[in-house]
Amino acid sequence: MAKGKFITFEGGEGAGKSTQVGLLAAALRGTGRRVLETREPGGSKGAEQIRELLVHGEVGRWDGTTEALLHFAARREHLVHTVFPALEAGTWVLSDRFADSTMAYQGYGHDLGPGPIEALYALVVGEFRPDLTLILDLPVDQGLRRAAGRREGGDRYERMNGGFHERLRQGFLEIARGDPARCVVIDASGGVEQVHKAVCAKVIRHLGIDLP
Ligand code: Z5A
Repeated sequence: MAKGKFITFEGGEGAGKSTQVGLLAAALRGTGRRVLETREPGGSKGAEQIRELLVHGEVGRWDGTTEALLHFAARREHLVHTVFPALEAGTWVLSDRFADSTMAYQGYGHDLGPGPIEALYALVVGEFRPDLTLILDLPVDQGLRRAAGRREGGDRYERMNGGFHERLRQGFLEIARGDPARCVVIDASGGVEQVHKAVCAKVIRHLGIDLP
């Protein structure tokens, strides 16, 4: 059986990743493919437990290094128990965030720099890479407004200051520039349908498949 494809969605707060994961999953299912929607941190029992430690509590609860370690521990659980078995079974896996988020949030946002994140990636993930990464880009203010509209008070990350969010936006753009074969940047400032059309166009072009 052909292996499934692994597509990751990345971007800052409120960029519309969850919305677009759902729409692309529906479009792919419309072509008869089996699709799994998942997320990071989370996506398996152990990883969801680690997620609770990461998204709740005081902003300064963890330093950047501890945060990176927790995200990679959750990622290992997610890969071993959810992502790898699904891909082996021929299922397409769409993940709301993956390792580029650690590079952007902990590497750029918390200033750990790329070296430690790349070293952890090599240890925990090895050679495995997403087939395609869609980076949803929009101005920080617009994303935070969207996220605030959805959740009262915001989680730990939404409460970090504007400079942090701008650093991680630039971090995602830098990641895309450094790996153009895997990453595409999508202007996420338009309406839901407009962004969905842009997502489908990139999936068709990069993975060579038809979509409705
Ligand atoms: N994190 C990290 O630091 N390091 C890591 O390695 C990983 C993660 C993997 C997880 O939180 C946090 O962990 C995350 C980064 C950090 N920071 N935060 N917060 P999360 O998964 O709960 O949150 P999130 O990833 O930022 O997602 P989000 O806030 O849920 O946003 P989203 O998925 O990008 O957007 P959405 O839920 O699809 O849409 C947000 C709202 O906007 C909603 O009301 C939609 O109806 C609306 N929306 C969506 N699209 C549009 C358009 N196009 N126009 C207008 N309105 C829209």
